[in-house]
Amino acid sequence: MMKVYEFKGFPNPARVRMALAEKGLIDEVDFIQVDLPGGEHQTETFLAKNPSGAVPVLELEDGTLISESVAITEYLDNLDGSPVLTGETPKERGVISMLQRKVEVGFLDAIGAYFHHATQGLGPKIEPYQVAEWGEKQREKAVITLHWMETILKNQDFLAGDKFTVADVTAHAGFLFAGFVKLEIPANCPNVKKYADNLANRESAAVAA
Ligand SMILES: N[C@@H](CCC(=O)N[C@@H](CS)C(=O)NCC(=O)O)C(=O)O
Repeated sequence: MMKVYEFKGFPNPARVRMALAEKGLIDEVDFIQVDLPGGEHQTETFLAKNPSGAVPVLELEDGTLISESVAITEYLDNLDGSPVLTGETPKERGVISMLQRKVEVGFLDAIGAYFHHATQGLGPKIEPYQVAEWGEKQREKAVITLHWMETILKNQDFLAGDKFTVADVTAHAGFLFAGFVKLEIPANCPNVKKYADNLANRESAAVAA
């Protein structure tokens, strides 16, 4: 069986859970919890699985290790030869990849940087290096990205068009993280609010939470 190293409830592992659920693969993996607050992700044993010291990590039956949520999602999406999250045609793949990356850098990772730098993050043992001012800037960046998303979502249900994709998986993880750090969707972004609610109501979101 495939293994997924994760810390249930955290935003990046939630991306892989959501992708697994969308693909009907949730029962095909063993989930192994890595104690992030306890620093288990910084032990030699775990660093051998992912030198970045982060979850999620997918381990295949042959021992191949795949980290980075999007890379894991691409693998899972293509396993059955019918990708539904990462695009089928070159054009779809290009557009989805672009939107995913913009939401990842501008929203999910920006909130992550705010959390790790401008709040207590995972605690002083895990966060010896913090630059609060940069963290605050990243929070501003996340809000700017929400306004950009509002312009896209005025005309369509999902970031890449009328179909749910990996860009929306990343956005959902961003909304989970936003809730955790109490970053609210601005009142003048009603389409983003509706979109976030739609994502939260998907069956796969319940598995990801
Ligand atoms: N770019 C990575 C990010 C992974 C990541 O940052 N995971 C967090 C949990 S949500 C983590 O393991 N953090 C450990 C730490 O920051 O010390 C991905 O796409 O999977």
